[in-house]
Amino acid sequence: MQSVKVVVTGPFNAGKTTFIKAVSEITVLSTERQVSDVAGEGSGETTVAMDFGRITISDDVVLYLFGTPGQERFSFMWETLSEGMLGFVLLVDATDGDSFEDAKSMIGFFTDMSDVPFVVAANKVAADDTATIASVRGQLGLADEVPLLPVDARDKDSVKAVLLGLLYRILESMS
Ligand SMILES: Nc1nc2c(ncn2[C@@H]2O[C@H](COP(=O)(O)OP(=O)(O)OP(=O)(O)O)[C@@H](O)[C@H]2O)c(=O)[nH]1
Ligand SMILES: [Mg+2]
Repeated sequence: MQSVKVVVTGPFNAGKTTFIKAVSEITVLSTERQVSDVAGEGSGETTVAMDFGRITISDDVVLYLFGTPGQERFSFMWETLSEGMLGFVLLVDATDGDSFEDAKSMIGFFTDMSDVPFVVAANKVAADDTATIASVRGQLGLADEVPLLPVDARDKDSVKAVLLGLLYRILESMS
């Protein structure tokens, strides 16, 4: 049995917690707090430490999913969570152009931590909206070899497709 540690990161409100909850076969351990309690403004919930979930891919591969906080104020967790990861997903809200700078610096942070494969998943965009997806690639300045996959973080099959895309890159990098 091979255990694969995968980090799910990305800017505030991208959909990371939703992504892990959609696919996990165990009840996700989450650390969410009301945004108003930690930021003094806004509404809804935000991750303050981590999300933890698990998905069995086959008889011999299990992915352990570690979701990060999106807010920079909790970035002390990013380094801890990245320890021992074999790859990461950078999730971005394709409709939130203001978050792209944060997304870029998070890609830099996690690739500096560890030279592992990653994929970018564009959330909250229709899978056939190629113009928006191409624009996200351009604005994030992604190298051609980095996969950019549309995702619906609420949909298990869609999330699973992203994780399989990452796993493929991880296995490729090991061979
Ligand atoms: N329309 C749409 N909304 C989504 C989708 N995924 C997440 N959301 C919504 O986006 C908001 C943020 O989702 P979260 O999963 O909490 O985002 P997060 O990245 O964990 O946020 P932080 O922990 O604060 O960084 C919630 O209101 C979700 O319901 C999606 O695929 N489509
Ligand atoms: Mg969250």
